[in-house]
Amino acid sequence: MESTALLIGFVAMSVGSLAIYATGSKSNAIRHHTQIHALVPFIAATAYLAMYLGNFVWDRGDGALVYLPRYVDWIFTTPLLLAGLVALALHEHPRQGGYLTAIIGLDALMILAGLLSAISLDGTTRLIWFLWSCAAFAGVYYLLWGPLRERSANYGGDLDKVYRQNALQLSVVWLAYPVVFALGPEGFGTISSAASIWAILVLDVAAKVGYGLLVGERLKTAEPELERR
Ligand code: RET
Repeated sequence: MESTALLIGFVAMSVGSLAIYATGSKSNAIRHHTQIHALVPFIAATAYLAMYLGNFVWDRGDGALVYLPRYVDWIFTTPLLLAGLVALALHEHPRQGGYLTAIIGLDALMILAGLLSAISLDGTTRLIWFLWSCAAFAGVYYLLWGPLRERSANYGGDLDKVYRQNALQLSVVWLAYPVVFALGPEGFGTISSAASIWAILVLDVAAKVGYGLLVGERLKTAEPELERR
């Protein structure tokens, strides 16, 4: 059951990476977005392959398995996805305001605290790290919908529209991750390990492949605006 999902994850991410690269814009102004979005599922494919092969899959000590490659995947892919959004919000002038450092710092703390929660045997310790991870997550949302949203709106135009669409899609899909985590064996154990692996597979396909393909299409609409300058 679990191994089928992990193998499907490997194949879906590999194909997704190629599809994003093949269909994304090659225009000089936004090629870096295509490359970022193709790299994200490539990293995830590597993590799924490692999990399928059983590398760094550990018994926490009470029978629950912790899939370390998942967290390694997230620590690389989530900053890449956020970096794409920050570049968009700042309309490709990314040296403003230190937002990139702030959002990636919060995001990395969110993933690290999540990993600490997952490996903690004691229920209270697990809950504390879960809540700490959620606090960092809230900080990410704040930056996306507060200062970055404002910057993007000041620039206006097609890119601002694309920023808002991307930020909304990302915010909705990412919100499901802590929910699945909390329900699964790493959290309160309401759903089985297999169910949580399938659920995360669906989320990963949406957050990396679906998101990457849609962002690619949206960015093409803003191509003329970017090339004009
Ligand atoms: C964890 C632990 C519990 C609290 C929170 C979490 C958030 C995880 C998120 C993961 C997103 C992953 C993506 C991967 C694909 O590229 C770590 C589950 C808040 C938001 C988008």
